[in-house]
Amino acid sequence: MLAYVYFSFMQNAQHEIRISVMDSHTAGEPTRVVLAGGPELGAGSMAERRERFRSQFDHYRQALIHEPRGCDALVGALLCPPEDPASAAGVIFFNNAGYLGMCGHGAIGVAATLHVLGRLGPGKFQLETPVGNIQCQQHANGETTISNVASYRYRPAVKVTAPGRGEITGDIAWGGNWFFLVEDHGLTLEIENLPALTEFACGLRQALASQGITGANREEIDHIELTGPSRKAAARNFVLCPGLAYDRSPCGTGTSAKLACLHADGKLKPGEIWRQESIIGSQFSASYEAGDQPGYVRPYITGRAHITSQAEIILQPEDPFRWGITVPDHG
Ligand code: PYC
Repeated sequence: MLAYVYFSFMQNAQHEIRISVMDSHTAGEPTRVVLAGGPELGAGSMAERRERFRSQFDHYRQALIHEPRGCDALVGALLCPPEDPASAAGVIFFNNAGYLGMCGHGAIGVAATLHVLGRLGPGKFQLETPVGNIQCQQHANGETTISNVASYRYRPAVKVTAPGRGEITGDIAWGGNWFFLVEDHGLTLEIENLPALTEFACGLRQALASQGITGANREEIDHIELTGPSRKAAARNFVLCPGLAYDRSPCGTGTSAKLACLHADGKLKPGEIWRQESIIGSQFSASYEAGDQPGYVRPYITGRAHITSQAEIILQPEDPFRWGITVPDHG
């Protein structure tokens, strides 16, 4: 109770708050890296700090991501001191609906940001996330390769009854977040088809939840990935994110989940290049190494982020929307 009173008081404290951020986009998908002025999460693993962020400082997430200072597609990245001094930083990713495990496009955005700020030179470095450490390599041509957390297909050919569409079959896979990947969806993966893709994927996500279909440890499947052929790459996708925005990029964690499924089906060999195209036509280049356990892969995702702005987010005490415009549950 005392803690609640304290945090409510802090949230409404009548002073101006300034948060220093750098924004970028990776293959079209935006990332906002919090450089200073964000919540102080203290010590512990990134998973523990993410829980502290969620339970005590969620108003910061809302201020940074919701309108009028953010937008639904935006992913935030809070930089934290790492647990392991050998890591470049710890990072917690968040969006309009809550907190992510990992974020591939976001990690590439973090790498580009640290690079332009001169905090990192070219070469390899490690980032700590709530779901494990990832390795990054900044290339001379401006691209970044991330070696993501170990990824795997949890269950193949799972059937779910989708509203108005009957039985749909998809794979459940982990790529740092939980994905339901569907190939046989009958929809055209073109940007003009966005409303139909979004409606179908939203229905599918709700159907998974209501039919009790989850990832391992009963974790919610909060990303839907519809895949299909591409004229320019190995495949194209449409990814619905937890807050119902679509991923403008090919989705780093979604591409990792896809690599795990391709591996499980014997359709892609270790080291072979897989070019994944997004619904807006941007691409990631991907490959994998066999993981430490059978069925697991270590994905490599290469993409490029471009810096779009550096700013100070200002939260004035008298602003009624200082903590963002509250939107109903995205569930
Ligand atoms: O690139 O992993 C990703 C991602 C997840 C949600 C948005 N982008």
